[in-house]
Amino acid sequence: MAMAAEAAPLNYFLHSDGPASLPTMHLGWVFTAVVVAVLAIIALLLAGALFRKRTLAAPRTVGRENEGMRWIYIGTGLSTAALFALAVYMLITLDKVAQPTQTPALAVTVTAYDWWWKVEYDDDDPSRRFVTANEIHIPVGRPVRVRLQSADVIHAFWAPRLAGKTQMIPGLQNRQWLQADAEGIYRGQCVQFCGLQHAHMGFEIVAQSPVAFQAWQDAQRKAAAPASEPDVAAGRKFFIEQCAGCHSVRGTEAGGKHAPDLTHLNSRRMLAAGLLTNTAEHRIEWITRVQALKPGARMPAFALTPGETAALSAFLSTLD
Ligand code: HEC
Ligand SMILES: [Cu+2]
Repeated sequence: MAMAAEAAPLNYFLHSDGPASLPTMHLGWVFTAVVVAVLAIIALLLAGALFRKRTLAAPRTVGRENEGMRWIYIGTGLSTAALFALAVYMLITLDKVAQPTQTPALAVTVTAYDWWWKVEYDDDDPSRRFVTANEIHIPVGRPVRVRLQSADVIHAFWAPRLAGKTQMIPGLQNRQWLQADAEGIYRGQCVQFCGLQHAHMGFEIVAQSPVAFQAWQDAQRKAAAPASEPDVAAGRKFFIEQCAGCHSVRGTEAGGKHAPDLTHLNSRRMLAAGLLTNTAEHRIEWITRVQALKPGARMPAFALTPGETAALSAFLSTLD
């Protein structure tokens, strides 16, 4: 796995990991260099003007004013040319990142909710479509088309090392593409303030070899395994009664559409849009202390008896 998920995973100014973000990174460098150069030139001219010795009451000669005007023409001309060159460079960059050079390997539809991400893998064959949440797997080295929409307020999708950001606006579908040059985990984040838990609305993009990506897709398409042990069956019953209004687990009666699909919950590295690592302890902690961990989250906290905790844990642990 690449180190993208480690130190400063959102640092896009010094790192790019794909062709959709490389041209904009270079654009940022060039703009910064020009801005610093302009600042330095102005500072030098200002210092020159401040420290220049004045000759007091020099007799005015005809023609001196015109010499001053000449410098104004030169300055305006140079800055106009520089700004024009930057504008052209920016348009070329925009054109470069607008479309991938290869045909996209697949299309993914991401829907933003307060404060998590629904991820749908499209397919011409409806039986091969599947839904997951907060973790987007892609094949390495291939462009992936991302369709972006919102279920509530305006959000913005941004995986800074892979592509620029795009807004997700209710009633509208925006599009972008991204591509990862190396296998690894790439952090993403909502970057349009969307309410209380905006900061805890992260996601991960996992770039995999074609074989691993295919295996992941095949596993995601499967329904949950039937309950084999009594504990699992009890947990499943509790889940259908208490959680199914919001959550889906394919292969059970739980068909809620407005919360993360939990069919393959344990295939995900993180819980609740990047808030906690996905461990058995954290899953129970999340369910019992939601409102303390992520105040305002659209899920109520549950007071579980020890028996319910054991049953629910057993059921959740089967969701691989
Ligand atoms: C009122 C709707 C609702 C109910 C009822 C509900 N949840 Fe949730 N659940 C949500 C929402 C919304 C989220 C996403 C919260 C966020 O990340 O901001 C969530 C997140 C989760 C997650 C994290 C999923 C992930 O991929 O990160 C788990 C696990 C979970 N719920 C389990 C349960 C269990 C178990 C129950 C029943 C005891 C339950 N939920 C009941 C709405 C609900
Ligand atoms: Cu947000």
